[in-house]
Amino acid sequence: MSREEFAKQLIRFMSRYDRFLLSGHIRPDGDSVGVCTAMALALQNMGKEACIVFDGDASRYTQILHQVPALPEELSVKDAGKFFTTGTSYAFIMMDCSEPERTGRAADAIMTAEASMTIDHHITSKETADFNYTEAQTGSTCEILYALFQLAQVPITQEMATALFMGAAFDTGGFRHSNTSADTYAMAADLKAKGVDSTFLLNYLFHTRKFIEARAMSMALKNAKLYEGGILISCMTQRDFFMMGMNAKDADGVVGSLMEIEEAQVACYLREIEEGLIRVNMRSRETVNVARIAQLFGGGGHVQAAGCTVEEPMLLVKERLLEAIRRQLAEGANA
Ligand SMILES: [Mn+2]
Repeated sequence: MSREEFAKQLIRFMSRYDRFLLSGHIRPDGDSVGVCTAMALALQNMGKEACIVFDGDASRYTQILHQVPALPEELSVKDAGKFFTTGTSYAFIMMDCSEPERTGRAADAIMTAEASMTIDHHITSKETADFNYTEAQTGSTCEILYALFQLAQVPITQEMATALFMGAAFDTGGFRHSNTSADTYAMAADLKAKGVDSTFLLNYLFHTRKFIEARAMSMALKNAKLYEGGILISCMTQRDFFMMGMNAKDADGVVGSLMEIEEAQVACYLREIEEGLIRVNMRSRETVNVARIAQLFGGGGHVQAAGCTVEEPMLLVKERLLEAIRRQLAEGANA
């Protein structure tokens, strides 16, 4: 389906219902939070009620955006209808993911909603809703939503522009990754002209970290090993995190820094988030398709950024990853 066709479906969908439940993926990231916030603001501007369901801490991103309603943590999606003031039925829009399970808490909303829609840019995307739209070649869901809003003539306010810019910047690594296109820069220019503080956003997203995170990074580097073929692997155990007085779940962002190492073609960051439960984050340059590696372990993502969670001992996960990457390198990433 073309963007033009879907833009018409989208505006009809936004007009038809009065209340909307929105969700991105579990462990909300900048794109996920940005796109849900921009959509919530657009719906509010149309006189609709909108509520975002987050599964995981979204505060790093929500705290720099215009505040929109979020479903309280103690309310389950079954009771989401109670949250609205004008009625209890709602339509559901899933963004930056397209499988209900990927939303975590909002997984059942697709069943309880009057109608559902997905807007996504993951290559592993599935068509699970009444209306589905995917652009795997586009760098962020925020960029897709921006293009759709342009086509559907949905006005973009400064608050919406900030949310969209944040998401687009986040998923392109600050407009650096190969998923950054001429259209991405044109969008960034337009959003900046609408009043976005790009200097603040880029510094905040990519060059600001808590002291404890910087220390986690130093330990991740200390634990890193560079294997033949440019495979960089760093493992952090529960004990490592305990010794630094931090929670493994708070050490996101480290993998991006591992990828700054010149010799690395692929960087894998393994965290023991619970005993025997390993969270794997991967980044790569052109030579390795990490989405395919992640899929082997039940995860997903993009060619250059992907992840999975594996219930096995750290050493075994590391060995299996190393083997899978070596096999892909031997076969060629596109084989
Ligand atoms: Mn995304």
